[in-house]
Amino acid sequence: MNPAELTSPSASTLDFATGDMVPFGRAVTRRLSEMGRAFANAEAVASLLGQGQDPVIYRSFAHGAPEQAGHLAHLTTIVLPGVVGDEYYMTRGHYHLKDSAEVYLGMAGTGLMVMQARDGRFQVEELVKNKTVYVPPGWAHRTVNTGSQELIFLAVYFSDAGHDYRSIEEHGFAARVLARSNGPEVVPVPEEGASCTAT
Ligand code: PAN
Ligand code: ZN
Repeated sequence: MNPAELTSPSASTLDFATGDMVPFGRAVTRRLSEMGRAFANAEAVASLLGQGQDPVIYRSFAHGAPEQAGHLAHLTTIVLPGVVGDEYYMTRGHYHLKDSAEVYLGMAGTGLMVMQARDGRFQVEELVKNKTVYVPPGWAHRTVNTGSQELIFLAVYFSDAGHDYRSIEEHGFAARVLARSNGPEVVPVPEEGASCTAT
């Protein structure tokens, strides 16, 4: 790294109960209208938006490290509890443009991470407080709040990894997590996900 790009050390305080990061560099609020085609039930989405409801699906607080090689981005995400149709609130999900790994740490709440390789293989891991999930290079990842409280987690990834949302928007994930009366059910969707290619 060019010495001119060196930045000073910094520190933040995380509130495990709320997901707040103090100080933070960037905050994002993602509403239903910004979720693209993430939720399978387009009628349920249109119905909610048509009634003038545009609920917040998740929020995030990023530390704000430079988006340069060698740096680590880290941010908290707060996925609200709720459903759209029979699908739990979740993140949009993405591959990283530069295949590289990511580590998640559960801080509060109950959720599942759906991870998927470009050949359509998928794996689901529970994400709860104190649990880490390692996302290897090349695996898309989406986080689903299956509980009745906020799902809060920390994610750490390479700052220059980039985010490929388009592959997910076009091909979806090979599994969806549906809310059933007896709890969450992971439902494979073979026609989705499998044809994802790098962009
Ligand atoms: C996370 C996610 C965050 C929001 O920080 O970006 O939870 O999810 P989407 O970006 O899929 O909407 C991460 O995986 N960063 O790489
Ligand atoms: Zn990621």
